[in-house]
Amino acid sequence: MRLLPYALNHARAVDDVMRFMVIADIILFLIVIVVMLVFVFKYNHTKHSRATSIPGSVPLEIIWTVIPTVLVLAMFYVGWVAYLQIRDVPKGAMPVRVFARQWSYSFEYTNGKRTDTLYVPEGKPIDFLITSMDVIHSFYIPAFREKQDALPDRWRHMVLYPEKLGVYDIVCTQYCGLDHALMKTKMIILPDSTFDSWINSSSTADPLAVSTKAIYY
Ligand SMILES: [Cu+2]
Repeated sequence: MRLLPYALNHARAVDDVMRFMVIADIILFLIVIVVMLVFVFKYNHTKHSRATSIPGSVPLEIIWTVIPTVLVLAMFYVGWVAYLQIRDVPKGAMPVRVFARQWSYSFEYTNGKRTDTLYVPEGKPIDFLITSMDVIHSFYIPAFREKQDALPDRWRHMVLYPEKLGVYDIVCTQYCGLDHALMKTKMIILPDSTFDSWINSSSTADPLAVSTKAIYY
């Protein structure tokens, strides 16, 4: 069961957490409904016209405290493990600065080169350092299931593993004013060699336009 097309391993981890939550919720929902129906029929007023006073039950109270606690901790653990994967910056990650503003993004690479479209090499972890030039935005790449708020005067990290060549949408998911809906751009995952020659050239032209092969379009 795949929720949406995904482009990297973090997306798989996020989807696994989602799947775990949904399956656990369905099981809990069915248990609650079945028990409720059994009680409705078993304790119908025609059979039990007088209510019974039950002063309390320590074993029952322990059971219904321990089981939900274990379930909630299990959900937290599964989510936490996936979250750490997204948060930990691996050695050798390529830093890219992300500037969000009303209503566009721009990206700055280590050598100072700036673009409006994000270009990254295939197979190398990317360490995004994200900030905002004005109000709060939220940098989101749906195919990667990853999102990070862009806050004025602060830098936030987000790690991505671009595994698959391709063109992916980047959007803003924090309502940030009139043209919020138009605040979007593309992330293009290039073969390593194409990226290297583009980043080391003085040209800011689309690297795909100068590439010998039409890879995506
Ligand atoms: Cu925005």
